[in-house]
Amino acid sequence: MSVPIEKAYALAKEQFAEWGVDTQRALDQLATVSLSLQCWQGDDVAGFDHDGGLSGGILATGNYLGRATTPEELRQDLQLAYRLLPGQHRLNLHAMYLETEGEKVDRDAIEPRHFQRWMAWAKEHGLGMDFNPTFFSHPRAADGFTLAHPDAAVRSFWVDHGKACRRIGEAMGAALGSPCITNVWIPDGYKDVTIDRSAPRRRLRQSLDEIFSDPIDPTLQLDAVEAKLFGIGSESYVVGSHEFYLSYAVQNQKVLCLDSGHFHPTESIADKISSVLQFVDQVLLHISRGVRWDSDHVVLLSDDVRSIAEEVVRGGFLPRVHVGLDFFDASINRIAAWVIGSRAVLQAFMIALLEPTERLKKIETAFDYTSRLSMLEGLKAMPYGAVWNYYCTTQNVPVGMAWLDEVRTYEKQVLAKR
Ligand code: RNT
Ligand code: ZN
Repeated sequence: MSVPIEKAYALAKEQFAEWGVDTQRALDQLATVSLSLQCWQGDDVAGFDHDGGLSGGILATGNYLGRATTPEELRQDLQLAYRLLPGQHRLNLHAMYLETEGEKVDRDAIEPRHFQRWMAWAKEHGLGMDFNPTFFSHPRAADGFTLAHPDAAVRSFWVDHGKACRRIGEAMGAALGSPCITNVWIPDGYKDVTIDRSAPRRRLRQSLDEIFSDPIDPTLQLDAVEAKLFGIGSESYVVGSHEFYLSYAVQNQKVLCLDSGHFHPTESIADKISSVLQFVDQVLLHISRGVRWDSDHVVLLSDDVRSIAEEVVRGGFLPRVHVGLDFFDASINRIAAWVIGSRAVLQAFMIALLEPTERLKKIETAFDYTSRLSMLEGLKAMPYGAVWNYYCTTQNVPVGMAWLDEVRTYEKQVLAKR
């Protein structure tokens, strides 16, 4: 380890000790924070099972060189991203990233074998996997409705897709020895003034009940449901709203997925965590960054992300909260996007873990708000960078901006030739 990094860390360690914080303990906990990296950042949510564009009211903008166009390219790109991140992480895969050896397999007929290569690759790299049925970018989703479609035949197609995906999740969990979270998000909704807000929700509830009716061992696979406020083309009404899925998850004990871009722009998911965890066992986060709307910009070390990490750590919720990322930016190097977003989230968790939380809680319970505010501001001047650089070094990943050099080299040698 370089002398300046070691020296800076030793000084930082002393400074944190003065606050009663054990930096090593914080870093040991940080090493257990596993991020589920969204495969779809690598190819602008294109997938491999269709030629048409992206539908479902989400949008990747930009045309940076080097988009992954095959599963091999996507794995190669992901591999570089993982190599630049401290810690052991996960892969979040969508159903449309299947591999069928040229055979046409529709979404209702997909099987674990179509994801065999992904599983083998994940195993080789020590990655857990999470999974998502793809209820968009498909002719049967062209009406903007899937599980809540008024036509029973369309609903049944998508119910079969959901069921198939849970079996695939189960296989992933078994193959990798870590439960796979299969997360249901559907785009269903209306662009404009809506007359019947109830019937589609009744249909969605029935479809979900059907999908989840096959019992699956929760040590292999867990079901999650993801709500949304609006999408492009579903500005006025989204069937799977927050109230809908919160109620569904509580009643059926499902994992609740909270996406930070899926609420009113000033509404933060941070404050929701300690509320919903009183009533559901586990939460899945989709950490994202909306700019003026649910734009899925690359996540940064913002106050918003910091408060999410603080809430998880302060509540002692690390074992019950799964941290997924959900952004897709095609205007910058896509691997850099993964690295920037992941490092930001890990830094947010590190800062939260370096907080003298017990001390602050005591002060709060004693109604000493003056000390609470003073200490929180005082902590902002602590040497987090020194601890972060030390952590990266101990985890054998590049320190400071050195990771970008590796991405640039890869861009020249690999991406520019695609
Ligand atoms: C869409 C949801 C959903 C998707 C992915 C691709 O608004 O956030 O999670 O981003 O399934
Ligand atoms: Zn999401």
